[in-house]
Amino acid sequence: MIKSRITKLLGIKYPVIQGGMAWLATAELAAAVANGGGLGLIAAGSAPGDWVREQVRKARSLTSKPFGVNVMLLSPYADEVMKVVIEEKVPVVTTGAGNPGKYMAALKEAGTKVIPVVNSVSLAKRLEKSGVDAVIGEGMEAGGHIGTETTLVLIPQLADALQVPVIAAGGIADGRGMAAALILGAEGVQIGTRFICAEECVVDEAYKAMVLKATDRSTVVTGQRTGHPVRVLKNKFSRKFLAAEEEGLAPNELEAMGAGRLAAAFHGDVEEGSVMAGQAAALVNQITPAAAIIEEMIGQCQALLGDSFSEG
Ligand code: TUI
Repeated sequence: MIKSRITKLLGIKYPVIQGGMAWLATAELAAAVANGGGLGLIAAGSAPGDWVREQVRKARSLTSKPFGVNVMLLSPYADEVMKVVIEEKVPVVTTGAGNPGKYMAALKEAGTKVIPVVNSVSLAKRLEKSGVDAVIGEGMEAGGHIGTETTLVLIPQLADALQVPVIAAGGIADGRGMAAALILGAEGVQIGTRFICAEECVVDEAYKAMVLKATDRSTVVTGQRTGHPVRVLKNKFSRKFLAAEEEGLAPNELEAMGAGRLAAAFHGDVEEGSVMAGQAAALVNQITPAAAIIEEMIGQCQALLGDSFSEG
């Protein structure tokens, strides 16, 4: 059985953490991943605190296992979402798109474990000093808002630089990727794109179909010029957006062009929406329950690694 400081820290069976995918990661998916032995997450995205509270309560009705909330720090509601997380005593918070430093003291006091997503070694070191419990190192293979380093080079650097455990994210969709991540020094993996195609993910079927159809050249990074690079599946909107970037449209106009596009894709407009997904979409070929995804991944990983990452 694969164990690490992450399974111990979070009280979970397998060191598999679900990605915090805005709109897509609801209580249904979070509970399914939790019941499957991983750490499920509700993604707050840009939703207000009340929505998050309702989702946390719903997840509690669907599972008795620990789960977390992913807080997207660019959200105008980040402050009130953190307040809800603390009031509801959510056991784990992962953060994205920013530095969670200003919330650390309050979260620690509430007993919430804090695990930020980082895409650089310097940020990870700063956050370690501020008392985070672990970090998720996310390579540019990931979907959504990304940095510039690849998972293959980021993870060993983080493992060398930090005392806290490292979770690898970006480009991992099966047991081979998980085994590779553990060998690079990670103690767990974060899986986003593959869980889009979990039965319990409530996103429109057209979004799932696009992930299933994806091949090695299906993703593209938009927003390089706005300072918010976002990996998406290629479609009419990504082509239009890239053309506008090429023409030198002002960053604020580009931001306006992108507003509401993830919601549109979530509801099924996969041509005019922003269909965020990682490069690992090419490795996703079927829709199965979240628990089956986890079992398959762990089985494959264990077959590759034997007892190397077991304990006791
Ligand atoms: O956050 C993500 N992925 C996301 S967030 C998102 S919503 C969004 N949509 C459009 C534009 C921007 C956001 C979609 N996908 N992944 C984790 C992640 N965090 N990737 C990169 C970062 C990050 C970036 C900067 C973490 C910290 C950071 O720190 C800046 C600082 O304050 O030092």
